[in-house]
Amino acid sequence: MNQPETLATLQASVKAPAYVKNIRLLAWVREMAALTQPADIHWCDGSADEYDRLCAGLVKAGTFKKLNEAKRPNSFLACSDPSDVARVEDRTFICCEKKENAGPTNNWMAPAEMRATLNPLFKGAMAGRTMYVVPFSMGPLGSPIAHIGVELSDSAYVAVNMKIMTRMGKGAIDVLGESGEFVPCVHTVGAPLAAGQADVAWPCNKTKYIVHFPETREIWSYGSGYGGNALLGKKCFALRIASNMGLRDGWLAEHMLILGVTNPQGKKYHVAAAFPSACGKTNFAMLIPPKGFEGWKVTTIGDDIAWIKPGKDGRLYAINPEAGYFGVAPGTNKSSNANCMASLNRDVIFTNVALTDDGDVWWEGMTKEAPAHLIDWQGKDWTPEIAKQTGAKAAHPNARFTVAATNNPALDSEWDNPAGVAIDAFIFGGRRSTTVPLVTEARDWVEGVYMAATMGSETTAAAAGQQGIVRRDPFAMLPFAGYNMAEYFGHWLKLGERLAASGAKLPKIFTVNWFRKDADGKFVWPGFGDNMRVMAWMLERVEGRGQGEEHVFGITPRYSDIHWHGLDFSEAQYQSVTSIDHSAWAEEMKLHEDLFEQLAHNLPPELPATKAKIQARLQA
Ligand code: SAT
Ligand code: MN
Repeated sequence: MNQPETLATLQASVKAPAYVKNIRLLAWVREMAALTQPADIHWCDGSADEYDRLCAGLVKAGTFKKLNEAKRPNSFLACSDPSDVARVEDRTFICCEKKENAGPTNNWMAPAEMRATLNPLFKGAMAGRTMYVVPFSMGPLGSPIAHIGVELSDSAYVAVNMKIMTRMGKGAIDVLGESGEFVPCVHTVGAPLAAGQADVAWPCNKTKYIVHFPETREIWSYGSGYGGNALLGKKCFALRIASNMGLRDGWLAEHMLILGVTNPQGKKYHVAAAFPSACGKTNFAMLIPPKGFEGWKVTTIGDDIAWIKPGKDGRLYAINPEAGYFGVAPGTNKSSNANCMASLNRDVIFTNVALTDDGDVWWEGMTKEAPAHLIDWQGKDWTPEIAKQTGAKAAHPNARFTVAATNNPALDSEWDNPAGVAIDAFIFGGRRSTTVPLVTEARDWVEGVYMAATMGSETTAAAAGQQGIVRRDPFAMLPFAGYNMAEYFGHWLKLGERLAASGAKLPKIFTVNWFRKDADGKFVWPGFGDNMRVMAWMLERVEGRGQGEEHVFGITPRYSDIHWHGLDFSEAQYQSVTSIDHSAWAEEMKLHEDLFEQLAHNLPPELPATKAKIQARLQA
């Protein structure tokens, strides 16, 4: 009676292997299993053998199609339910005790109310399915910057994607030890199976909840099997929960790629760049320097998320908490991103791309000419003729590949360094067909924070909802900041102040816009590899060299300040991507004003002060 439970009984009650000794973890798995009622529990060890077995099971279940082994070894295609294709921002919640701590840009519900909503939904939700226990490390195993999470999911698709996207399995359990801390993440597709009920290829539920409890550091996800809704290490943990951890402990969790760039003299710089989803982060992180930049080298540290902590020397050190890329397939090709295409040669999970007649994959933009026949992402026949008539896309615009970082031929040698890399420059970019110039350097940290805070971008297919609408997307973090956005701005300002006070040289801050269009609606700037020309100018500026012209909100290079060798780009074209139209900017400033009104509670006074200065210059 009331005997203290032995470790062995606790392990046995949840089918845990003997190496799992963390009591809190075991007890939590038992509690969640009691709630969700899975038919079985599988502890993922992260081995290659386990990955192969899970993939074989997904093929058998009809979720995966194995691709032609000769063309694309060890690769699979999954096609989702047509209703489950992207992040659902309107179903994403930050549940802290006080509404103002979530801020006006997040959906909020009181924790108790949300728990009362979720409990009945999760009750029995995994019936007839296996609960996969997926332990993972965000960041190199054992790194002082890394953190451990454990995802419970009734989706084998999630388990195999987590294997690629994180350091998943026994290694994470070993780091956790008997008493280590982890972020509990529970995920169900919300499609319990009655006895004898046949499954579908992509189970999900019309009702969706992507929920974060920042105070208790928990994640609960219901109803979706797709991307950031379901791979909970990514946006949910590495951005929304981690941004809260960073606020408390003085570091940054950002929606940024990290790249290394080495000049012909052998000097290496590190750049972190924030862009909204589906605006080319993966392409920029894998950039191949163009003609005229022989001897330069760009290497990838990360393509989506950066965890950045101040070092003892006052510099900012960044790691990529992920171990793989969950990138947008459409538009990726040998000229837009040859490194990415090479990464995708083998060992890939594709989701929602089209299937070719010879068992390979295709997506819009992969080749100039489309194959004569395909099976589209919804399993229907597709031909260029059908596409012309109906507008049907072969691949969904938010179709994705999941691939290990180690597949990338341009992987940086420091990508797995637990200490991270020291950042020299931050870049913030939006997708704007008008108004915002190709590149602007902020004159100081506050001006840089202002530009990042007020950034706008046209919406993309990465999130459910209307596309091409300009919305403010501060720091490209609108869907990912796990607390009040005004306080987030304050966190950046305070960090800058603190580093400057320590005598450190702060990274320079730049904003870019690769997406200005001409009167015919065509992009003017070639983008991709030629973005190197802009980056080279930035690095000159980091070195205290390089020239530019000061204007109302920063410094932009003149035509003669950019290295053009190897590209035919006229001064008139350059003008059309760098010109600053004062009346358009007067309108733009009204949108900044709207944002500041929305974020008035706790808005740092430096931001309206910077705005007033810009407006005075516009009127001068
Ligand atoms: O689906 S994800 O959130 O992982 C991708 C993205 O929107 O960046
Ligand atoms: Mn992203």
